[in-house]
Amino acid sequence: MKKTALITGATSGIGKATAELFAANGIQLILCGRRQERLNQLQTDLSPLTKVLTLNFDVRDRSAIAKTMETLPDEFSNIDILVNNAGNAHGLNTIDKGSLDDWDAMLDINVKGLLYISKAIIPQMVARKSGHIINIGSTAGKEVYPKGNVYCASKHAVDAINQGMRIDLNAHGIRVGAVNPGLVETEFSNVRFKGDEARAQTVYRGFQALKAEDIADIIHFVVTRPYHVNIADLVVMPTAQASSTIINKV
Ligand code: NDP
Ligand code: 8X3
Repeated sequence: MKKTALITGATSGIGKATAELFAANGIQLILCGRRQERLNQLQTDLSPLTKVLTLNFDVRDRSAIAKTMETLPDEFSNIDILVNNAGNAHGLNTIDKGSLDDWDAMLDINVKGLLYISKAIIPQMVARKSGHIINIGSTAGKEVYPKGNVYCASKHAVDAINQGMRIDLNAHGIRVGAVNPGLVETEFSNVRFKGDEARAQTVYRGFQALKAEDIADIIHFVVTRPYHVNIADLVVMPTAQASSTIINKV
């Protein structure tokens, strides 16, 4: 039987590349995001390959999430794979200069949003004693870098939640693991720098950054292992990157 995956943040970057690769491999898709035009485009592009349902909500909106998940069409109601991917950095400032709005956004989206979605889907996985949750963390969840403070805190929280989920869902036979990328060239830095394209591009200049497709490939590898194999925690960087601050730029 075909598997069904729900991917948050499917309108761009890692989530979109994962949706495309899953579709090419016949996985049914529930694709989430806020930009309706992009959801429509994904529906058009991927429907010839697999069944696609698009859902528009903000992961901060817990009541919208709960309502949407309670009213899924029958053919999408059994979710086998949850990819908790929606998230971003907002701002890059020393802690004394950080914006409260940026801090709220990162903690509300990257941490609480991931929890709200998980809370809506875990009960059906527990009932079926089967399921796979992939949490997209970051190298920023493994180490802290200058001016990364609250984004790093949000990804350290994802790291802790990933471990907590794995421990608490162990008795139910559910697979839980994190994929933690280093620098991936997506819309991530455009969002971090609030649309300043030129500044965003400098982040990936002088070395070969990871592509969204590289991470999608890894996520697909993770979900296609035999059921007794759980990739619990995976860190992946560009070859040119050794840590958050050590990057071999030419
Ligand atoms: P993108 O900016 O390209 O994609 C982010 C996705 O998240 C978009 O689809 C966006 O959709 C969605 N999203 C953001 N905020 C919300 C929200 N409030 N509600 C619903 N959806 C939301 O970035 P990436 O693909 O790079 O990022 C994906 C994940 O990977 C994030 O968790 C990020 O932290 C992580 N990551 C990224 C790295 C990188 O270097 N790029 C490295 C390590 C981890 P929409 O705007 O339509 O809602
Ligand atoms: C994204 C990687 O180093 O830009 O999580 O924070 S980094």
